[in-house]
Formats: sequence, structure tokens, C-alpha cells
Amino acid sequence: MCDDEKLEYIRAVKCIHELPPQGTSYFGAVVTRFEDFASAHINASTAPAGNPATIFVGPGIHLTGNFLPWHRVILWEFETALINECNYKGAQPYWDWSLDTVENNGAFYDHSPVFDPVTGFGGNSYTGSMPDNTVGPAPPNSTFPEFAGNCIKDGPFKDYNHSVGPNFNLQTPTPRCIIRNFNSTLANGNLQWKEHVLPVLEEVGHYNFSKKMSFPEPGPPRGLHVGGHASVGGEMREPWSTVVDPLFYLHHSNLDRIWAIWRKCHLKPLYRDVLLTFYPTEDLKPQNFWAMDGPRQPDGLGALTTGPTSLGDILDLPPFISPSTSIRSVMDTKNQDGHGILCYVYEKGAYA
Ligand SMILES: [Cu+2]
Repeated sequence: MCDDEKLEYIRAVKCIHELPPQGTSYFGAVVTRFEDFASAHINASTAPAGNPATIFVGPGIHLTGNFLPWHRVILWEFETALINECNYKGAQPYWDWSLDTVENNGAFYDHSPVFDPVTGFGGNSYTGSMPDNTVGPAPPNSTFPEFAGNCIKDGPFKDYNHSVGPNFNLQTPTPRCIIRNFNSTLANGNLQWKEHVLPVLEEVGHYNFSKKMSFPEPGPPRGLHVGGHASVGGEMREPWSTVVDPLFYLHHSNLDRIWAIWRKCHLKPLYRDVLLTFYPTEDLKPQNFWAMDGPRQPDGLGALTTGPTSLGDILDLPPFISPSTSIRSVMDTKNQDGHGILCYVYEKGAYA
């Protein structure tokens, strides 16, 4: 993107921060239109069982078959709102964080152009990074701790307050700044193209692909999804209220782009027909390839919902965002089969 395009996107994101919310009758904590979208993510992520904050309890959107489709639809609706409500003239940008890792001629994550104070989203916390072992205690009813970080030091969102969150709070306005806590070690250890993205693209079967991208294995933050969140740190590391940092949309657009690249590579028409006819292994069964098998267990909390996820499954969205829609409707970004709601493609990046 050239600087004019970056500034136009930032203008639109600031604009949507300044519009009034539409979701207050559902979620008492939202105070801006931007937070309407944040509340949709918090809500769909589901709170622990019994938490009254969750009104539209869905099957959860992390560690699940609907992980990539749900995040795709919220990106689409966010972009649509920027265009319709803030007269945005561009497209939703993605952040190829691999360009900010050592792989790219020794690039240093903290100096990413994405963090530029004028043409980007501002940088680290005003106190710099602090060790992750300073994270605070887990909030009530949650197994996730409050993560370390301080208010961002500069950039267009430095003085913005958010009222939804932390974590799954949707009803009590809790004004606070965006906190960050950069971790370049995590970026270099999770976000390089050749070492980390390519092996994910080589996975066969949607379930394996999605799992490897999102939560490859237990232990410290790792993988493209969690690694990308945790490298920014602070609020971005919160499973629920991560969306109050606008970087959420850039990070998830890149994951969505990698999904689109994966589909392009693995869904060549002939190859697809062969798969659908023979599917010799579990991974290649049509339901795995198309429809994302696997358990749905919201954020590792609550009751286990068993798969398989199907193309007909509904992606929950609150009515002040858009009508809920099916996974089928977001599988093809170009809607070539006519079942869809999307119309976009990703511009070619440095590697793919
Ligand atoms: Cu999410």
C-alpha cells in the first residue's frame, strides 16, 4: 500500500470509532460503532458457561471448524461498514508479518511499517516490552490471565479508549487504552514465511490446515494465529477482547489470505474431483476437505460440542452487524458458485 492508501484506511477506522454504537440494547458496554464489531467477536467466542454476558451463544469460534469462516465474515462485515458508513475508498488491508521477521534481510519486528506513528497503527507500549511472566491473575471464571502491557505510546489510536472487555465483559463499560507488549522473539519463532507459513500451506485436509494455523499444539504461544496475536501482545493476546486493537483486522486478514492461498493450491478442479471420488484417507474425506471436521469446544471452555462442522453451520453474528450466515456462504471469496455473500480477492504479496 502506498501512504495515501494507508492514511485512507486509518481515517476510516478512526471514523468508525467515532460513530455511535448500534448494539447497546444487547451489550451495555459498547460505546462506539467500532465496538459493535468487537462485541460480536467477544460474544461469538463464548464466555465460560453461565456468564450472562453472552447472549448469542454459538458453538465458539476458536479451536473449531468454523474458526476461519467466522473470522472471514467479521472481516467482510467490518470492511463493508468502513465503506458504507465511513465512505472508505479502499480495501481491507492484510499485514504480512513474515516481512517483519529476521527472514526478511534481518528485519526487526518492532520496526515494522505497520507500527509507524503516522502511516501505521502506532508502536509498542510507552514503557517498552516487559517479560510475559508479569501477566496478572486470571479474571473470574476464566482460565486466561490478564496479559502484560501498557498503553500504546504513539500513533492514531494512542488516546482511544475502549469499553468492552477486558476478556468477555460486554455489559459493564470499562474504559481503558489499548495496551501492547511487543515480543520479537515470538514473531521470529512463529511468523516466518519459509519456516512457518509454508509448512501450514502444505497441510492436506482443511482440519489439519486450520488446526496447524490456529492452535498447533499446547504449550507456549505458537503457530501463525496465536503467534501473531502474542507478538503484538497486550490486548491482542486476549482471546476475547483482542478486537479492540485495530491490528486484529490486519492480522486476521493475513490469516484469511493464507487460507485463500491454501484453497487455491489444494482445490484445483481435477484434484478436487479425485478427492471427492476416492478420499483414500481420513483427511481427504469430503467433510474434512470441504467442511472442517473436528470438535468444537469454545476456547477450551464450556461443554464439548462434537463435530463434524458442516458447510450448513451458521456463523453467529448479532443483528446490528449483519444477519447470521452459513459457512458455505463464505467459502469462496469470489462467490463463483452463487451460494456466497463475498466478493474480493487478495493482491499478490511478496511471497504468494
Ligand atoms: Cu478470534
